[in-house]
Amino acid sequence: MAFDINMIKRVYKKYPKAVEAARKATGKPLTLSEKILYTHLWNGNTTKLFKRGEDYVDFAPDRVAMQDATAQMALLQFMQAGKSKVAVPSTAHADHLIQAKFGASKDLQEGINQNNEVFNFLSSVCNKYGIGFWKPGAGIIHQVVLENYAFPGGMMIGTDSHTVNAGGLGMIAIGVGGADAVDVMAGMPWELKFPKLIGVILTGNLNGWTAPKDVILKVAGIVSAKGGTGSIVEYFGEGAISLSATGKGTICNMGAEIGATTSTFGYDKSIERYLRSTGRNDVADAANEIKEHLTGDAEVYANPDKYFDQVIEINLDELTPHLNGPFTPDLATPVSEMNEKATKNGWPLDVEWALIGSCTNSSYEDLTRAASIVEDAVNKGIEPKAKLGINPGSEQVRYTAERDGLIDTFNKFESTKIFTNACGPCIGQWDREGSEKEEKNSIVHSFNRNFAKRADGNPNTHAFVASPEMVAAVAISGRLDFNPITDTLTNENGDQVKLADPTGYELPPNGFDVEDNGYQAPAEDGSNVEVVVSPESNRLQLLTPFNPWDGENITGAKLLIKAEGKCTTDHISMAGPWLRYRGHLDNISNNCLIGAVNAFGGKTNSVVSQIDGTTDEVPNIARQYKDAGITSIVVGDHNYGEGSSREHAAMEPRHLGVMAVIVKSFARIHETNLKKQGMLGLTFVNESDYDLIKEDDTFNFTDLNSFEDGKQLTLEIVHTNGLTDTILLNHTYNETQIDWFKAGSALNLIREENN
Ligand code: MIC
Ligand code: SF4
Repeated sequence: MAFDINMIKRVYKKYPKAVEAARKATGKPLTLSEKILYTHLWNGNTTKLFKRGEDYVDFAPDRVAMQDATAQMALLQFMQAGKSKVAVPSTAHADHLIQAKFGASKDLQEGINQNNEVFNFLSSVCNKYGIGFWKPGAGIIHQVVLENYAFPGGMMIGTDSHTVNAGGLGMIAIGVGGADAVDVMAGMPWELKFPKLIGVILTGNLNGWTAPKDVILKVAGIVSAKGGTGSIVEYFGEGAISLSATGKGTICNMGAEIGATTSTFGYDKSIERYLRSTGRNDVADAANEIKEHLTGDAEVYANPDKYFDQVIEINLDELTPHLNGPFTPDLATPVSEMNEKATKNGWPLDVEWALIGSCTNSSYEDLTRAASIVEDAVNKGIEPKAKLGINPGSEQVRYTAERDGLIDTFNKFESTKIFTNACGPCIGQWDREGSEKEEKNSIVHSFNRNFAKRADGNPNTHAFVASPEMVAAVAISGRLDFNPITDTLTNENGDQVKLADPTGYELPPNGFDVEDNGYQAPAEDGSNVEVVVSPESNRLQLLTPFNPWDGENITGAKLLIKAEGKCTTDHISMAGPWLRYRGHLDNISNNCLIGAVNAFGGKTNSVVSQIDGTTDEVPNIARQYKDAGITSIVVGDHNYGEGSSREHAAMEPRHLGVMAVIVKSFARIHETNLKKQGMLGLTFVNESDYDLIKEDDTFNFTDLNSFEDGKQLTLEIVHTNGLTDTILLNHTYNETQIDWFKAGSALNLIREENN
């Protein structure tokens, strides 16, 4: 039986009426995305049409998921909300903190030893508040969610940007900061600007070396890293139906890399097969009863231009394998053009490591297709040139893969390392030998993100994203520009041989199996469970509420840093070794903005104090301003805060005394995180005003006391030569969000309401 089947049945019961009401209110046939959104309105069935991209709407998500690196902060906040139990089914997953080094069993034990305090904290908070806990080694949050919790037509939020993976089962699943999760777990509505809709028609069928990954690598190339911002991407067409459910998950997962709010697919036979194969006949049967509501209306898919804000068409017959990178996931290069592009750009052609895994591509199907390439190479007597590392997505996948001989196949290459069922190298939890030398090199992986330093901390590692089968082929050839469709390799007899096309199983022919899936159910009554946080701990720290706004204009503020170019959440609050401080706000604040490039001088983590002229690291200067009672601001470029959902990227500057972040444009989750933490997230009305900002300017807000929905704010920039520029700033705060600012944070408001 599926988890929470009664909740799923309750949701399905609402569908027919809610969809009918939405059709009436909108006066048109509906996309799947609209059906799910309108069925999950906080205020019940709709009588009005929401304006896409404009109206803030309150939703009632069905469930919440959190992973260990974000759950700590989310749950520390939840503990302040004054509730005894979560209001909707929720889970936490221990997957981000385990380092990959020697291989699964040793690494897992080491991970548990190193993070014991945090895992115990999570386990006891979950136990207390009714949250399911997936222990270290159980798997990566999004694969575990896909296998156990995702259901067609459902809505969930998760404190991780790749929560969107569950779109593969036809959900609207959205990545959020911890404070948003707290709202939903505390039984309050969750607010989102009604998204725009991008329709992607998939025609034809995947064949040969082309995989679901290539669909999203191609989409990322077309749409760019910020092109999906504020939109839901809905895939449909015969090509969509032909993809496996986990393949659909891969595509939805990487929708985060184009900034999309989420992505989704209509309920179909492959989703049904996946539900049944993962032990959820009850969900499949319930979905079948209302299946016409779990996909877009036929008129919509027949005339997509009429119903979507943007339509993209991809013919799977013509799609070819891609490698995206380096340093950004939207730099798409067809494998056949890699040689030319890499040579022109000086990307190292020799590849040292090829990694398969991450929440994006760690399903049973992914492993079988990659294993088929390894098997073929072994049979043809080809020795791999690069090392192969594999992180299975869940214990269920790993156990089944081992039973079916796939792990043995990978191990036929002497250098293969099977790492823990966890994020591992995808989030910098990788003790890669020699990375400290910072040599220029290339790696290939099936992950979703490839920002600088992300995998191994080396800024000169050029990481490229590809499908698991392509990663296996690159591992064997050791070349970035290897095109398995046309190129040959020399085998042990000196013969030229070609690799056969990958083959695989959508689902395990003998079914999934697992001995211990790593799940810990919460106590029925958690009131006696004690959660202890030691005041001496350097991993965990209880939160102190941020100060409310004093009602005065912010004046005399100094510039902490003007960030130039790409400034992702990895730049603002780096992961890797810093993940250990995710539950300790003061300690993790020591990584605040250390990856951002200072527009003055072009260096990272080097800014000048306007108090005494010294040059120092960003967090030190921020603390200097804070100690002196001076407010600081941060200025940034486009798509500021792209990437992760980690609210640390907002809480750290807030903790260090930054009150405003002024940029050319924001990534969605980060903008919300800033608002939730009581900060000002503002954008330049004239982008070129970015150029007016000098290192030693002083900043005065002049009309904060009339901060209102829809009204621009004014900023006075006083230069040291005595001249002043006055500029206008846009914001997207509604009245409630302005109240968060006034209260000092959204959580302060919840707390006030509960007292
Ligand atoms: C990531 O892929 O960047 C992460 C680590 O999973 C983050 C969450 C985090 O920072 O903990 C994400 O994608 O939201
Ligand atoms: Fe983990 Fe990587 Fe997926 Fe983030 S993208 S959840 S770090 S596997």
